[in-house]
Amino acid sequence: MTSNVVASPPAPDVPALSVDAARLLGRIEKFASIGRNAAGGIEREGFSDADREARAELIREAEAAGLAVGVDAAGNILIRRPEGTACTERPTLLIGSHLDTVVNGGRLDGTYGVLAALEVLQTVLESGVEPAHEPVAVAFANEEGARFPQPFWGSKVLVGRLAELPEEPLAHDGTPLRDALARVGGDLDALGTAVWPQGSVAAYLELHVEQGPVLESSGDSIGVVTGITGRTVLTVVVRGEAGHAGTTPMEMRRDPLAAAARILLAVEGLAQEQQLCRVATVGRLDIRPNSPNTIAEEVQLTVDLRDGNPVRLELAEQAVRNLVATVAQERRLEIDVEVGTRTEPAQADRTLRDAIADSAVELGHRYQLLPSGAGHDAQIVAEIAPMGMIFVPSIGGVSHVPEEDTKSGDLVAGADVLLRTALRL
Ligand code: HGY
Ligand code: MN
Ligand code: MN
Repeated sequence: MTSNVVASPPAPDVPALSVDAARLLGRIEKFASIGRNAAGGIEREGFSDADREARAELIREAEAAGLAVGVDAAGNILIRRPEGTACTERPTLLIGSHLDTVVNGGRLDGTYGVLAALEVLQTVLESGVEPAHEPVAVAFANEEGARFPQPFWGSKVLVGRLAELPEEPLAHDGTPLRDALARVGGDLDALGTAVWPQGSVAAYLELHVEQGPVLESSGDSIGVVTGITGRTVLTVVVRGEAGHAGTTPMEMRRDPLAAAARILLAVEGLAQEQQLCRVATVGRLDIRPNSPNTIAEEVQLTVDLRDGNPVRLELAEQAVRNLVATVAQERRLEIDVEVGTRTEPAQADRTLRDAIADSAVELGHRYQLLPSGAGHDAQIVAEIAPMGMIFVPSIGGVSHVPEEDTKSGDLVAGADVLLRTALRL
């Protein structure tokens, strides 16, 4: 549904505050230089040095704004109004997103929502307005899982989903998370202290770039998210037998890379021909020893399955397992399937959706309701609190690439809608 709106005066009890556009855009530019590579892509994989640099900058900005900052055992950064101003008796409104990126990613995915959350807290603090909910901003750790393949790490800890996290999480290259987490102020042995119980958060809001083409093609500047896709990420480990590319006869080979190619194309087919799930992607391939004239010994490939229906996701995962078992038998290989994450689809809360739409109308922005094909921390937080998400258009509908971009006017509009929504709850 698209609204054709004309700005209306704020509801009587919603203060007509606006964000400081120059400050918000200036911060977005500053963060876009942290972890930027030669191609203009952002490389701030969770718990990397560049991620640590961005986290430190966020803490500096928040403290300079007079806000109180803490880092929990999972490495989530939490920003509050200072003692004496914050009202802990009031229900908490959590507002946030993530600072970490994919490899060679964009400057807005996650970062925009974190900086907008900071802007909301700073604007509320400066205005002296007393909101009905106590706003707390959060930068969730390792949402993407780009280096340490435990996506939604920080939000899963916050909602208490500790049992499904590995005891000793490792990066793709085998580096243990323990030290990298400690370097950002976290503590792998104290994750329980970072858990927020059911009912401790009155609502969660996340502002994010759409990462798709819908808003741009419709001309609407605000997306009111109806729900977030479910997602299953698997790592398939194919173990074969290394050998000389020139002297090993074809019939004697147990080549894991040829097997991985067969699996890769079959995974694409699950979504394309068979339409078992909405999309299916193999985005990463790790080959050992990865030498042109050596038959590979071991290949790891990641499988990313998405669908709004959890039953279809389960069927698609089972189809991957069946496919892997067939290939293992045919090619006399040992193939394991490890679960990286299984994330349920989540519906946005109706009251929050309406508050976002009302804020867009109040500010004179056209909006539409739409689902999210991307995953977000909001779908994890939805387990302990009602969640609402706001999208702004992505130029060209692209994301997870250096070209990811959004018009400045839309970035400011989204932040204003976030602010007004926070004030009207
Ligand atoms: O992969 C996703 O959907 C999100 O960008 N983490
Ligand atoms: Mn992303
Ligand atoms: Mn994101």
